[in-house]
Amino acid sequence: MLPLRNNLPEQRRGLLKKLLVSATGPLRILESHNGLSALIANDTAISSSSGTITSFDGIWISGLAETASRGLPDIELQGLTARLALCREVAMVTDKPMVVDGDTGGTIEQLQYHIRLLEGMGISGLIIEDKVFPKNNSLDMVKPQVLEDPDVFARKIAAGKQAQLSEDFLLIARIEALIAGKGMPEALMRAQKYLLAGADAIVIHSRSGRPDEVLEFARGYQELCRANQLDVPLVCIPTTYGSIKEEELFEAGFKLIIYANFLLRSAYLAMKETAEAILEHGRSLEAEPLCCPLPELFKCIEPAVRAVPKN
Ligand code: SPV
Ligand code: MG
Repeated sequence: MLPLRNNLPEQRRGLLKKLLVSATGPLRILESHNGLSALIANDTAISSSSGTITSFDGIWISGLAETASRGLPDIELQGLTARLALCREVAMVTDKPMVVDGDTGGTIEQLQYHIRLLEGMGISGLIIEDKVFPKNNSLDMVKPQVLEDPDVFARKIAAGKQAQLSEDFLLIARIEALIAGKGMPEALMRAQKYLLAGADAIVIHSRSGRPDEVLEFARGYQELCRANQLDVPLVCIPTTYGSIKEEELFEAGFKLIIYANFLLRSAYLAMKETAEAILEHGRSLEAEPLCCPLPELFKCIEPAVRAVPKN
């Protein structure tokens, strides 16, 4: 039997918004770059000695992971068309909320079309970043990071919000001021504009090796929300400052944590080591410990259709 998702787009789309309201701890979503990695993000769970089950709350459709898995750079080469194909692939075999990387979002008209398409597929949210098309990956220390005019980007958010049909789709604004080295006042000024434009959540991105700057931003952001009488979730992508624990981020105000590229990078490393082991030994035996046993793989891709939960 095929591994099939367990819910209809209408049922899946609003899951993240509901979780953001009800969660009493940090929500975590994990990058996927194809159906198989999505099954891992959707289904991996561990249980503690006390019996508590821990799993991911959703799936991050990462632009970097999607393009890298095609052997391409993360520079908005293909637009959202290829990403939509990946969303379909992932949606087919999973049932947790999906959040999609929209890069710069393209033009206002492109963004509006994409929002409609994503809503229809049951995607929970789209993140767009305030850089000029075509953007470079934020963690690339060599390529330039060119910021969009904040008012132009705020208009894009407002237009995106106007396009959506459902109440439960989230358009999330990602601030790249710290990535571009423009400092905290610039980042907070942008947060204020994007909040007023109607963003459903704010991502503050950082490539610092320490969490200090996102924690400082979170303090300013809480004041901003208080001053504007808003309660809009804050999101982070702790790739370069991975030493900080989720609970600490939650206490600082981060409701959603994106683990952005870990499955792609771990797969790359294992694949490379496997290829090298075969070359080195002139046979496959030494590569076996680096590989998943076939029965485990079959089990992953051929489960029975999941039982449909009764609401
Ligand atoms: C991605 O996963 O594609 C992201 C996060 O946008 S980052 O690579 O850190 O920019
Ligand atoms: Mg990206």
